[in-house]
Amino acid sequence: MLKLYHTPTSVCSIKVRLGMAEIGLDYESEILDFSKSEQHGESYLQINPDGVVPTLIDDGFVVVESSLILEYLDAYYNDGKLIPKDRKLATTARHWLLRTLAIHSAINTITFSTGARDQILASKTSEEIAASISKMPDPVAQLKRKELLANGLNSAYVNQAFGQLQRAFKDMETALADRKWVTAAEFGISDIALLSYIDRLDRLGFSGLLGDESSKIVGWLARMKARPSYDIAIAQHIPQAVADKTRQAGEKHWPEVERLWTARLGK
Ligand SMILES: N[C@@H](CCC(=O)N[C@@H](CS)C(=O)NCC(=O)O)C(=O)O
Repeated sequence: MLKLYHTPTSVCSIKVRLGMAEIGLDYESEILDFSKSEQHGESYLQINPDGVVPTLIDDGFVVVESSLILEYLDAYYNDGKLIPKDRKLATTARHWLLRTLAIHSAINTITFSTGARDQILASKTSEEIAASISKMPDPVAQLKRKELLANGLNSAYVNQAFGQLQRAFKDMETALADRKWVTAAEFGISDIALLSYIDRLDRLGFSGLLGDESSKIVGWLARMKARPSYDIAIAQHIPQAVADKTRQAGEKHWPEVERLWTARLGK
């Protein structure tokens, strides 16, 4: 039996659950509670030394990195059907998988400079925050988290994140100009890999970043939401009250997010 360590709302967990739902895989679910720093517990760090989700265990074989997990599941349980047969298109699909590392970093920046920041600052003392950050195994991630909590949308990370996303969105728009899915005429692994990041912006009330109603990304998001996997992997894991809270937390920041985004687009 496949075992997945994940959390209900984390973008990388959603990415893997979406792949599992598309392939039709069952799994044993191990949900980690970040508020209790379970991702930094000794036994979890033995399987995922970075102290992050998701982690997949297949009959004792440990797979980390959400995009790699997607490829692994597709290769072992789906005859590789989510990767285009055409080798050039397969390379394009894998390039999108690699790009999700930078896109993830940008979405993490936007989350922790807005709604998640407010929630952490309101619910924890500075000692508790320092203690929880000190448990993060990656010193670079520690610095980033401290900086985002200190400066919010004024952080230099935000400008960097907007730059990454603007490039990614431009390339997605081009890719989707004459087809329904990101890499090929058929739905595939790059659609799965990108959805959770775009969905997070939408859930924060930041879908204005995706463009106006003519945006191809907006149309693609609607097509992704219409697939049964969206409900199985995302909606069913996120209670409405949590979804509402996320949106309220984000919407408060939308005017400033929009201002900074527009200023950067002009450069
Ligand atoms: N590149 C990794 C990133 C994993 C990652 O950063 N996961 C986040 C949730 S999306 C996490 O577990 N964060 C733990 C923390 O903030 O302490 C992947 O795609 O699997």
